[in-house]
Amino acid sequence: MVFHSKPAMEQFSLQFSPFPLIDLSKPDSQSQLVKACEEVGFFKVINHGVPLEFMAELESEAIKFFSLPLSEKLKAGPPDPFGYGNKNIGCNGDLGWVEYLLLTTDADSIYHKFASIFGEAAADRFHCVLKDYLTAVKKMACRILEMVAEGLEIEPRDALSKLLMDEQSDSVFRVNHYPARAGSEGGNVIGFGEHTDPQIISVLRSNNTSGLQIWMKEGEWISIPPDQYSFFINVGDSLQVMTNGRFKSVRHRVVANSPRSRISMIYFGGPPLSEKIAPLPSLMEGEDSLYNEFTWFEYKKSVYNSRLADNRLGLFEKI
Ligand code: GA4
Repeated sequence: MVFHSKPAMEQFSLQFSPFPLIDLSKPDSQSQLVKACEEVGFFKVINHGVPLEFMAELESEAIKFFSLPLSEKLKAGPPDPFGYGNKNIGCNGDLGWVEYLLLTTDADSIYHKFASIFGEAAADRFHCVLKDYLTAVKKMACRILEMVAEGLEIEPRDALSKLLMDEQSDSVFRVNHYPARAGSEGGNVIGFGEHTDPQIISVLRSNNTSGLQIWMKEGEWISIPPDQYSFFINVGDSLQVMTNGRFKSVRHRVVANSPRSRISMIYFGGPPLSEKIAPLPSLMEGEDSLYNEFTWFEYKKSVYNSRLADNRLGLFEKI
């Protein structure tokens, strides 16, 4: 797959984007990040430093996998919680027009499962491409969290990023495939129902097919134009709590109404299971916490007992 440089027209139209676009190479990007996390909880980043070939290579590995016969793909399932899933999301009855791979971010452990199903050569290639991609994306996510910490005057500046860097970090990686829908099938079919992400930060990259929508304060769904060269970042529930509600965990969904298939890959940066999720003391300034204290383990348990669209943080809000 060859990436060409961005057409000038596309660059131009982004200046009028209804959601923040942040150029990480610009000196004002730190304050822009804080503003985006406060006002929307969602933004797009360019000049992110992740090599384009890592993105393209992982996309072609994903296409290879999803092109296998269903009987082969099912060998990598069910997602318990990791593995191949088809239409069923989570274990409480949520359905979507989607098939996916849910993986740990420990590429080595994925290697063994893949090697036993698809052979060593295929597993070697997937492992190598996944490792490169995840290393680069995690580095970018940490850079963003450090810039945000600096912008909020949180000390030390790695107070957030160290949770992703921790060996015990409970991060997840998801590759979604939304099969193409022929024009005659019509309507707005839900690919992945509305929800917020439970972790700290999510980093999404998709191919050039639309579908992602975010819920704006004004009470409407905004369609996010796809951009295969960029990343879309969203604030997760845990970061909302750690900033005592100052940052917003954004509600989003995917509609599957395109005659072209959509591939997306999302890194969900999460803390270690034992980590207490509570507002950072330096952000409290005499304020009370809006949330009862909980560990990531406790929150995760409650997440897995919920339906996709539930307001999961509601259970932990102080009345
Ligand atoms: C949403 C964000 C991530 O994709 C995910 C999802 C998880 C899953 O697919 O197993 C959940 C969903 C997500 C939140 C509610 C529960 C759990 C499906 C579901 C119905 C991997 C995650 O961490 O939470």
